[in-house]
Amino acid sequence: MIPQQAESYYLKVTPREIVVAGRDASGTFYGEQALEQLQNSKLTASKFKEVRSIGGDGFEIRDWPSVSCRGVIEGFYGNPWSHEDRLRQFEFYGKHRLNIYVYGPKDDPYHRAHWRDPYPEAEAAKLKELVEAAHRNRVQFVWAIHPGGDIKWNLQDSLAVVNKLNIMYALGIRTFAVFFDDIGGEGAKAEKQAGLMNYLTDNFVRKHKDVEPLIICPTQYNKAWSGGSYLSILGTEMYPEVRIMWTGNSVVDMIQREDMEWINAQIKRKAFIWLNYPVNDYCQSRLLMGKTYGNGLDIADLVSGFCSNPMEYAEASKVSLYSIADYCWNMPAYDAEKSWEQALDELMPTSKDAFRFFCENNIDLGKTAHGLRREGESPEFGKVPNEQYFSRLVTEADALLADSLSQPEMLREIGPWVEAMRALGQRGLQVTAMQKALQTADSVGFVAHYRALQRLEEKQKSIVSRNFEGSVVKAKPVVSGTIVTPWVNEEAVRLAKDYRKRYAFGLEYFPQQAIEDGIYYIMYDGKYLTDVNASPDRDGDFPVFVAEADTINPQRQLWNIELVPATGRFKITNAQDGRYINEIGTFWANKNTKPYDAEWNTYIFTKTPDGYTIQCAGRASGSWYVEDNRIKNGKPSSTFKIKTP
Ligand code: LOG
Repeated sequence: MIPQQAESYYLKVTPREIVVAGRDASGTFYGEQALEQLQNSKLTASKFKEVRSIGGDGFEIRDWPSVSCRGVIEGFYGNPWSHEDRLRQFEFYGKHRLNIYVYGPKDDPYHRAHWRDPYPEAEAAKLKELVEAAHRNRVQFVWAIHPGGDIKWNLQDSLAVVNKLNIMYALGIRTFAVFFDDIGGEGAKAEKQAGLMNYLTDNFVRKHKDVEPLIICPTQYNKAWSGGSYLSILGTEMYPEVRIMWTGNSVVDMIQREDMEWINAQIKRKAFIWLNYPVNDYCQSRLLMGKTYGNGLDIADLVSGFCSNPMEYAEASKVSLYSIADYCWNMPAYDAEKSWEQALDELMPTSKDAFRFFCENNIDLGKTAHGLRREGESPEFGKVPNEQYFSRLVTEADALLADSLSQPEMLREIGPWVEAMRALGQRGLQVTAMQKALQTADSVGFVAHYRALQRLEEKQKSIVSRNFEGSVVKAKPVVSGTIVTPWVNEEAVRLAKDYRKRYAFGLEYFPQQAIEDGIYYIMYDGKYLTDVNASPDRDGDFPVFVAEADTINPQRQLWNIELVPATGRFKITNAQDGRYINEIGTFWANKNTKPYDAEWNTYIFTKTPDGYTIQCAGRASGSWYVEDNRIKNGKPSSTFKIKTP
């Protein structure tokens, strides 16, 4: 009757009787939860492994989890969650059948920077309370230590780790992890790490009857960063019961079956997934409120655990964590779309439409070093009239702000983004009005809307999300950063440019463009920057400064300098062959074969008393200077003269 698997339960409901039977205490807990939630009609059939109707109006459920260790790893940089955040999380996990929480916030000093030191008394007391709350909700509380930054591979430091783990044991913690991520040098050595894990297993874990096997986050925790013998050393030298965390093919990645097969073969055990989603510590301006999709539905038998690293916004993270819970409980039946809808229903029941619209506008991460993108942001934009869309950004933001009392924790976190959504809508409306004014040749109206837009931009600059005096800079909330925000910004610049070509009224209100769009000589020390090879598809060569004006092929010394509305910066192309210069003064992009790049091929011109400095917008620091008659990037910058022919 009751399934064999751990944490499973049997539930029977008929008009005459209700039976809840768990395989173990957790099973009974989940069975009771299921019953309660069924009564509130919160659960649908897809949440269960097996549902069978009996008789006319009775049914039977047999249910068990797909993944045995499923939960959350508080493992991000930035503000650690608050005590209240965590208490609320554990309740949520219990309800949604997540059973593990790994404590490892990078900026808790007693986790990482001062790992040897015990927590001050007050903080220890709070942790103890947390551990109890977790256990009440059937959540295993794992405490992680991050010693790799400065550990000495000697007995003294091994004992320091054991000592700290014993202190944490006294607070009720029974499962421990050791993290070696994001370090280099001595601490990163595989054989030393494996040695410590074995030492801790012998001298701590096995000394207690009730401590679970250790978990390690290795230094090579994703395939892109793996190499040499590191992983196989862990695989062969570390006790097989030590679980090894893994983020996938890269730091931020969704997990597929073949990825699991690869890593499991390396480490000779099933990897424990550390999913870096919806964490946003590397894209702090965005909230990740979209669907949780992309993980294979066939990996349950290849993982020893599956944990999500969330955002420092605990409540907002629940949109994704809800789906992580669905995914881990009933993996084959997981439906990202349906799960997302249900999450929204549960998390913001009183303003579901507004919240849904808000989430739809906070999906993608933009371009980041880790490369993950999320599809489907602002799906209605462009399908309904823009004006209508912008109005809706404003009204739904207002609706959410007005409902702040019903979900205060959520609203406190997403508040800055809600404000930013409102401001985006208002800016969009001004831009729409500018379009109309230009169409009807209403220069006075145009300038009025343009000035209103400028005031809104100023106001938006003051919207800041949670600040943090640690490893993460403060965030400027961006809403629909991939779809609507760029549209509004680009359209505003484009319209202003268009207006300035046609009208003189009100020009004093427009920002001075550092340089007017046009065709120019770029001169240094009386010499002309010259495209000596002029050949459209070539790359790797570079223009040089030539003393003489070219009278036969003047185009080679002429450069198109043009403001790019999308970036507010200038692109520079050669008038003869249309090639772009990159940040180190070399030709790279061109019209036909290598596309222009908004970062590497645009420049900031800054006016100085005797000319301009030119700085590449790409990641390189410094700006253009001249050496050996060519352009290089660095310091100090050279001053160029920009002259009309
Ligand atoms: C960190 C993690 C951080 C995440 C995303 C791991 C194992 N470590 O690149 O603390 O939240 O990426 O920025 C990490 O993922 N390092």
